[in-house]
Amino acid sequence: MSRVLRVTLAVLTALGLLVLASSYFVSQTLNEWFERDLAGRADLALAGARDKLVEDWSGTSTTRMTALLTALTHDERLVAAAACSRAGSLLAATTEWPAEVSCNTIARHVRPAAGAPASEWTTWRSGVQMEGGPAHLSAMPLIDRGTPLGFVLLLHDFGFAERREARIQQLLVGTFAVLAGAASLLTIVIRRASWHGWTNEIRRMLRGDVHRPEFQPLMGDVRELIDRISVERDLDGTGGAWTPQRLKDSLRRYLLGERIVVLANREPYIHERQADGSVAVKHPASGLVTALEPVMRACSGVWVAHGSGSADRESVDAQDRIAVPPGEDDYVLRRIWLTPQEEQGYYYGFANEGLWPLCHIADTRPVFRSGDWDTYRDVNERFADAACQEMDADDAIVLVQDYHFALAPRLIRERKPRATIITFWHIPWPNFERLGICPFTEQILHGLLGSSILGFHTQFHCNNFFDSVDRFLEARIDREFDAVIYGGVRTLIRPYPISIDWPNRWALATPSVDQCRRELFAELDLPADTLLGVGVDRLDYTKGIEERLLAVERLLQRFPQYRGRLVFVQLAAPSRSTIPEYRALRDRLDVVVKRVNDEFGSGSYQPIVLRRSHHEPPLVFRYLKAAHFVYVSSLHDGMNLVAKEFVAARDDEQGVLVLSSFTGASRELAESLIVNPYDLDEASDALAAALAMPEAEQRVRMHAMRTFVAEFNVYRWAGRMLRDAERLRRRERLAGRFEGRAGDLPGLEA
Ligand code: ADQ
Repeated sequence: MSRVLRVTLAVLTALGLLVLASSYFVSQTLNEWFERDLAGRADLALAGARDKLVEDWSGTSTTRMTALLTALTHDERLVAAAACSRAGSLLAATTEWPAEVSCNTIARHVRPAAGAPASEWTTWRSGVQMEGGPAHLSAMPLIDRGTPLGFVLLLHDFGFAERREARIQQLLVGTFAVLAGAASLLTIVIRRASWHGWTNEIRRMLRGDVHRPEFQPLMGDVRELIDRISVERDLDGTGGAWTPQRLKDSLRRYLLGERIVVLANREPYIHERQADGSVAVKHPASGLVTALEPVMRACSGVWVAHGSGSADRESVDAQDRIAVPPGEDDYVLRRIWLTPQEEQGYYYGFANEGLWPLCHIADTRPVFRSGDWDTYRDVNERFADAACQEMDADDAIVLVQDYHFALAPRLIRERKPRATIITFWHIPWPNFERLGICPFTEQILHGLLGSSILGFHTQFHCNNFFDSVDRFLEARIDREFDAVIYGGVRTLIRPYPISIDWPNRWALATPSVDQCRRELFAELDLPADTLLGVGVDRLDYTKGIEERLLAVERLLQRFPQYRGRLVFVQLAAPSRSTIPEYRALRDRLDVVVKRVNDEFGSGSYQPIVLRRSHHEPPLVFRYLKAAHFVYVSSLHDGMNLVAKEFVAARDDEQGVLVLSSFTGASRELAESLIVNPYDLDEASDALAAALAMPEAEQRVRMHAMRTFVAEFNVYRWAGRMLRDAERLRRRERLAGRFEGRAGDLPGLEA
């Protein structure tokens, strides 16, 4: 039975009982009132005739007495009257007096005692049936100076009382029926309002003139989020926000150490030789670096990465190390040097022409070459060796990052069996059919399952991983604890949606919206009333940049009011440009930009501005802050941190995020306008909705997203992994002890 039905039935039953109880009390009260009324009327009637009746009582003529009694019945409710002797014989009666009511029977009930006051009527149902119901009989003793003479009987028509009572009962039931209906209706409305209240609100907001229901988040995602928030709040017992200090404390408390080793291809700081001969320190355009760098600042330790900058070698010491961030020296960067052949085979070849397109559904065919695979394996060995060198204890914590190092976890495990190896896969994990395209699938799974913990952004990717293991390996899958037991090693497979630091240091350092707009508009030569859309990405085919520009074109075709006012600026950091697919994308973008600007541009007005270069974070954040909307249109993305950076930048709680449903972020940022980037009509509708969105609505949405990202920041991401690592260690230690093993080997199956 539905909840609505149950609630309605309960309300109706309660009201039914109320009707019964009320009708009983109403009936009782009415009877009392009517009987009192009858007695009053009888008193009045008798008062005038009393003396004359006493006078005639012992006389022989009954005619006067009958006339007196008939005069009594002129009252509309008195039907008949009679006078009875003390012994119970009829002295006189009106013509209507019913024969069945005898003085004799009544005398037994009304025996006037000598000396008794003569003022009380006794009333009861007579058994005589009148037209409208039963007649009532009242008897009054007649006493003359203390001597009882007999009694007077009056027969009342009580039908009127019955009729009134019935009418009042009907009114009562009718009123309660109306109340019951209204109460049920109200219950249903309240229940529906509380179930769908805020989604209806969002739906209403989303509709407006141009909003479409498709933009709204999936309820399942929203519910999952709410569940996550409440579970997360209970975890760890300490509650409150995750900060760098809390992460540091957790590291100490959980893992009895502070130093961690990160293994990642991309380095957090790149030293680049400039044209004038000076060396500049650059922040790479990389989501991995964006997320992990604040964690390393908080935790300290060593970051092992490929030294890719033109001035990197001359910046390090004899052990290839350098303290970073420059001037703050929170942790150490250890650089690994790769030959151009190694870089080609491992990075461009196997990782980015093979694994990257394999894991992203973006219609790019993966290319696997055995030579690239060999190089990939060799480079993984070199990095694993370097990571092991950097460990300060046998059971140190190593964070292995991303698809560049699928083999490293196993290689580290072989060298350091007691290490806690936490691997995070920053991109999606494909389904097993697609994964099977890779000729080295089993080796990759074997490598990853050297980890203690293997993290993905979403549960969906974890599920895909379990399916892959099931399909390709002889391994045990422990669904209860979300683990894979393979070759004696237990690996937890868990979702850890990644995030950014909060408070975000770049956002804090960015000037006000007005200043950002003023400066950027001046630089781009835009009028002050320009509506600014922004996109920020590496120039990668998975980011849907082409689809984004096509959506802008569609917007200008369908909503002419924005021609001449809307300018969309795309910042596109060059990425992997030696790979043909990336070069082809660059060329395609040029064609789209030219076409749109030719068609809709005029004079100095260019609707699309494509900035194909790397921008340092302060400038990226100025664009994010100046934007009226940001469109993140990835065709497939593990998370997408630009979406979260936009939210962090907007401390004015203005600006609209239009977000592809194929990003991990769309599971979390439910208040964005969520679209299918392939559907250009839908996407252009969303862009129009963003441009027309009232400030109040922008504030509500942005506020909600900021609250979420503040809560689920990158410190929480790292803290959750460390906490799970600690639990795993404890479990393995216990298992080792009970098995009577010599050592407690973390990561090993009991
Ligand atoms: P990325 O593919 O690098 O990350 P993303 O998460 O969006 O994608 O991060 C990109 C980062 O680079 C952001 O910090 C952004 O500000 C910066 N950036 C982008 N364009 C830039 C430009 N033109 N100039 C300068 N900086 C720029 C991978 C996965 C993602 C996952 C992250 C983290 O592909 O799905 O979210 O790792 O796990």
